[in-house]
Amino acid sequence: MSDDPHSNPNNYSDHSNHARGFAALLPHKHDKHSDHAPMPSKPCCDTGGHRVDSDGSHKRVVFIGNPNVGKSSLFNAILGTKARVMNAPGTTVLLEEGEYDHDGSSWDLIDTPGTYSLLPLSPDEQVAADAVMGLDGEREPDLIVTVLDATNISRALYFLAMVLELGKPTVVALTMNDLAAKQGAGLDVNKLSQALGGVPIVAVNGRTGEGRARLMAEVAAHFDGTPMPKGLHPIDPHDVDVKQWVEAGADARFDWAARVLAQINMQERDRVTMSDRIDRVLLNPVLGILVFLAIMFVVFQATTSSLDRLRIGSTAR
Ligand SMILES: Nc1nc2c(ncn2[C@@H]2O[C@H](COP(=O)(O)OP(=O)(O)O)[C@@H](O)[C@H]2O)c(=O)[nH]1
Ligand SMILES: [Mg+2]
Repeated sequence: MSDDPHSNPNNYSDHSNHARGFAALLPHKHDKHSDHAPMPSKPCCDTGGHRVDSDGSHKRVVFIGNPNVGKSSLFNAILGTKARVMNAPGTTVLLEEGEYDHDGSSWDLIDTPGTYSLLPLSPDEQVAADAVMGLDGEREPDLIVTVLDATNISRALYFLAMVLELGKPTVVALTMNDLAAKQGAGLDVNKLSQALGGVPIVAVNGRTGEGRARLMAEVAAHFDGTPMPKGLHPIDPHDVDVKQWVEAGADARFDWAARVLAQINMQERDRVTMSDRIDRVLLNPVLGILVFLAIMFVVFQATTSSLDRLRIGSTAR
């Protein structure tokens, strides 16, 4: 019953639901010094206008992450009314873009559709992968903001590994810390950053925008590069077969993510969705059959009782 298309190994080898148990991170121009400024109003929509920075002189910062990790909320909290919705070049896929001013320079921020992998399964994922890898005519990012969900940390780390392998300056925005804390699984951001060999991580709240000023300060400080954690090996997406790279490195990424989790004393404890719970029942060899028999019984009862009512109705006439 899982709705994750990457869970089908026939479709894809980015094992978001890997057999080893991995079930499955700016202030607005006017409030860039405050993490607690009021949330800006909704972005305007512009599906036919020009793209930001047409002469390519601005630093390009691409936001990427799994679906529903809070990328767009965070992006809008940072850009406010300066965010605009555009079509990705040559596609009907919508991207959010906007110019962000930081200490006298302008950067272009790009929000991408959610993706579980850099090996895309859908046009949306293709747009996200192209934007972060600088493929298919997309300008290469100068820095990648990888948005990770603190309640899905093992899946998040697997995805981060792929992004880090691109060898681009990368800053992590860690969302959903409020939820993780409620679940008793709050993460120590400094400890996690250490376990990642010094990759900068900022705890943010996509919903309230808290942490956005710190995030953008880290972005400003890292255009010259961020560390490559031990155990990961950089590639150039222009020189490799992306499918082969993503698939061949899957096991090594899971091993790396497991080692990082062990270093921060975390179990592979990811958010269990309603779909996961239903899967557990329906795929259980005993419970699954009982549920099947119960459904068959209810269908049988419903059919026979309506037939009875029809028969009684027709004999009464
Ligand atoms: N509790 C909590 N909710 C968040 C946080 N960040 C985003 N959300 C919520 O998560 C949902 C998905 O966010 P969205 O920005 O659409 O995710 P996207 O798919 O990654 O762009 C929305 O309901 C947000 O309000 C956070 O840090 N904590
Ligand atoms: Mg989004």
